[in-house]
Amino acid sequence: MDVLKELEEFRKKDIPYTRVLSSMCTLPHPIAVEAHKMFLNTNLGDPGIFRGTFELEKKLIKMIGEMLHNDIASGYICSGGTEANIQGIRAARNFMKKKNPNIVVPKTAHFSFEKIGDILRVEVRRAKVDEEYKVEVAEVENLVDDSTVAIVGIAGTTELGQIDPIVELSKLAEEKGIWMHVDAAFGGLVIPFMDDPYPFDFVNKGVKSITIDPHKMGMATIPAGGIIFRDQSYLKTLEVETPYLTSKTQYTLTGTRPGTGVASAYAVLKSLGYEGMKKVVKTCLKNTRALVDEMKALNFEPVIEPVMNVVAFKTEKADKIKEELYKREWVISTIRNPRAIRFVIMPHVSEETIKSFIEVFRKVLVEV
Ligand code: 0PR
Repeated sequence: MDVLKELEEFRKKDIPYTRVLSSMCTLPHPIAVEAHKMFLNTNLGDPGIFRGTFELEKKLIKMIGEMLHNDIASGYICSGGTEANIQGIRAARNFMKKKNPNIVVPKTAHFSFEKIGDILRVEVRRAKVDEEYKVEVAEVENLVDDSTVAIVGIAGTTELGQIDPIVELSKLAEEKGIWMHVDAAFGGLVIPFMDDPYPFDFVNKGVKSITIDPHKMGMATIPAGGIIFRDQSYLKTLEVETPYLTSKTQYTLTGTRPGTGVASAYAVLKSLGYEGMKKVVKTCLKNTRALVDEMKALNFEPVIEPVMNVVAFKTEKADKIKEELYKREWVISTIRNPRAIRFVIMPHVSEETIKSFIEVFRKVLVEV
């Protein structure tokens, strides 16, 4: 058999995005696909060779930095939110230079922080959240001590899309002289395009690093995560020497790394611009509301009124519902506390998709 035919057979087994209501990734924008193809063989691990691609990365970081209210931001495009969070916390640990370091994160933090504890050997302290699933600042303050190297706030939690009180957390961090890291892997490319955006970014003086992923709401090709620092001095804490490369030092976690994410993210942001991104976000928020209305009509209550295009609905039958839907090749996810079914309404989830989903969902409800 022709190898490409063989590959096609495997690809056919994948569930198409049109039936995926659980993913924070989406179909890449067509312009991202074009850009990706042009940069297929680039390697930013050796920027002296791929100097054009490297220049483009700097331009993209400047663009993202300005969007985050910082025109001297520094950073790079990495493999995703996990790597971005690792590098943010690694920089904090290196910068703060404390013995037996710890970090304070909300209970709602993404599981990448568990990996961070293990890899970086920092103790991860988890602070309680309030009834709206925002971290309690007083709890964070209680957990902070002389060995705390970073306070983490989330702008767009994985499970509910909630935004922590980053303004207050940043003030606390400033007061205590601690690094503040914001995990805006998802919300970073949603919040700036919402009406009356919550100030989650570098406008807060305590914020030293932000995770923001183009391969989520930025519609870039995978992999494209982003780690952005307040200025170059913070990024420098990550440098190691690279004696035989075209560059003398390297601040990235991986060595060899693709330029495709840089090109595809740049292409989307540049061609859509602020107004184009606003439209995309507006549609996602409208479709989220449409899903909430349909679900309320079926007697399901959202855990919180959605803040962005992530929403969960309480049900004791969450796991069973998910399982039955999966049998019909529809993918949703569940959360544990409280038991709920969760949806992420990405650009690939249209109004029609929601209608088709609800039809299947009604049938599943009769069975569970
Ligand atoms: N921070 C936050 C707030 C996240 O939600 C995520 C991932 C990360 C960090 C880590 O990002 P990477 O996965 O890029 O390293 N959030 C999604 C999740 O765990 C990722 C995802 C995407 C999961 C697509 C499933 C899927 O089909 O739910």
